[in-house]
Amino acid sequence: MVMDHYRNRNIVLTWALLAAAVSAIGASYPTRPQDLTTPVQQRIAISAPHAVSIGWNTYQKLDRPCVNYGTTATNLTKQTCSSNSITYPTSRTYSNAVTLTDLSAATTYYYKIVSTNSTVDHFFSPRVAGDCSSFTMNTIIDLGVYGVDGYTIDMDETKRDIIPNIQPSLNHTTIGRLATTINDYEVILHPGDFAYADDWYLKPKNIFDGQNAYEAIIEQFYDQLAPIAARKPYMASPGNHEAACQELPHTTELCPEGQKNFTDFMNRFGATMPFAFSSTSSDETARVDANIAKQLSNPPFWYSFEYGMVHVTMLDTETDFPSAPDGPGGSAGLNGGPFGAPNQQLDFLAADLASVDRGVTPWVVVAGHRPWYSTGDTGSRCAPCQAAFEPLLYKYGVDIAVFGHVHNSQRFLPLYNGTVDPKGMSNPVAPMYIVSGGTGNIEGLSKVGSNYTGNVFAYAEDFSYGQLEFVDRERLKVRFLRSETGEVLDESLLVKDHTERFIRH
Ligand SMILES: *[C@@H]1O[C@H](CO)[C@@H](O)[C@H](O)[C@H]1NC(C)=O
Ligand SMILES: *[C@@H]1O[C@H](CO)[C@@H](O)[C@H](O)[C@H]1NC(C)=O
Ligand SMILES: *[C@@H]1O[C@H](CO)[C@@H](O)[C@H](O)[C@H]1NC(C)=O
Ligand SMILES: *[C@@H]1O[C@H](CO)[C@@H](O)[C@H](O)[C@H]1NC(C)=O
Ligand SMILES: *[C@@H]1O[C@H](CO)[C@@H](O)[C@H](O)[C@H]1NC(C)=O
Ligand SMILES: CC(=O)N[C@H]1CO[C@H](CO)[C@@H](O)[C@@H]1O
Repeated sequence: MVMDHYRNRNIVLTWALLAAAVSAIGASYPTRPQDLTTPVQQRIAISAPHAVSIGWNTYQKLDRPCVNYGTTATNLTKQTCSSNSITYPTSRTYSNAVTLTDLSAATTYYYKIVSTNSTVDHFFSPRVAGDCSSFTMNTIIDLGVYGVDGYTIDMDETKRDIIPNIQPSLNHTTIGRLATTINDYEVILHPGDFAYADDWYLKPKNIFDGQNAYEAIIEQFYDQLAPIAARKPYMASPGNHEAACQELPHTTELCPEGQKNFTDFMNRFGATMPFAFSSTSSDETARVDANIAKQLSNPPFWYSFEYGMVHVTMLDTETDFPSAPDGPGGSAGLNGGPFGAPNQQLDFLAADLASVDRGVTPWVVVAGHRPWYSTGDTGSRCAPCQAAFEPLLYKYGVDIAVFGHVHNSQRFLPLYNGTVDPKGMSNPVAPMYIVSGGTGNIEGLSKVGSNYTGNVFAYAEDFSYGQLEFVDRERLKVRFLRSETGEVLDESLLVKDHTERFIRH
């Protein structure tokens, strides 16, 4: 979510004055481990059929990042290495990535990042496309750091929880819930707004140390997330808070090199997110379209993957389409990208969605950062995103679209071009939409605000997140959970016959 320009400036001025009176000034970096090969900020992702990528950071460059793995914890007989260890100006760490290939499907693997100070973790390898086992996917957007540089708050600033010394992972209600329910879901989608490092100036102690504060927040955040992201494929695409050192429009030239143009996001996820998969369809055209999509995909910005009954397409709602808000000259003034050729993202999306054989993957999910259906004022809805993407989502019969950016939970009936599908939740032609942006961050929750066509649920009382349970080929349960309690706030059932293999409306 974009904070108001003038409010930002006032906050900066206020904090600058306050900072003079604050004793502990400066960025709050995590302690650098003595052993510089110690893996930190671990994250895994589905990287291709039968392949999982392992990403992690270290406080020194690794000549040869390696991972040992196997199917029992005590016998890690296989090893894979790479030469992928990269950094950028202002970062203290190196992003390392290794891809484990030829994995048996749906199998527990144990892995140990090679280091003189690392431990064994494990993951469940991806289900093959067409595996019709039921499974659950969580949707986590707009997450944010907890602790000295974050809050667990309501937008009401008097309610900000500023307890600084608590173990973050124990107190971040959404990360905490993802930990206590770790066996209940298989994949997490996170289309954008991760650490909120660009909000460093909201803490007075950071005000004279912005460059370090930005990096310190990133380090803290990915450390806090590691217990989850090291265990479950954590699928990322960009949000506006990944764009630059702060959100003041038209000031990115003031950002230090390394803190603009989605640099950390690219370093961190560029080698771990997948290209689109080759199709396993028996249909020749589908296989050709999937190959076109693979060539046009551009991870970590836009790409797709298949997992069991589901084809998931991840979008970049920030750059790379007409009037993209964070693109050069875009409304957010963040001057990012472009990351592909003109029209590459939209050509990718068309080929990718056209390639889906519902006989193999009956369900199609699209996830991106900015919604075009949302309650609240006009600014909550991304009109250029709608113009660019909605016709394709409709044409190819996408089942559900997942967004965030607005900091609350919302569910919409299936709708197209602002009109609710008369079939409702039973075999609608149009996609169903959700907003899953209430997971917790320093900017707090967004008020639900005024109603909007098709909305049937909206919640902004506490932190919450979304959950998609793919029951079988015809049934998808969509839930919202309250992070602190695990209570189900809303549950709905989308029913789709999925009798047509290739949908065109
Ligand atoms: C080893 O790793 C642990 C946890 O990641 C860390 O707390 C500790 O400081 C590291 N030890 C050394 C010697 O770097
Ligand atoms: C370890 O795994 C290898 C092959 O994966 C196998 O040949 C070997 O017997 C295993 N060793 C033990 C102790 O289980
Ligand atoms: C951002 O990075 C991309 C890819 O490296 C590059 O093509 C683009 O020109 C950059 N944009 C700006 C505004 O520097
Ligand atoms: C979308 O709805 C508007 C009116 O709200 C209408 O003018 C326009 O033609 C519709 N577009 C399509 C593609 O149906
Ligand atoms: C919008 O109106 C619908 C229908 O009356 C209702 O179910 C929904 O809760 C409302 N949403 C909001 C945010 O007021
Ligand atoms: C939001 C939240 O869960 N805050 C809790 C963090 O931990 C402290 C100490 O355990 C609690 O008092 C807060 O309520």
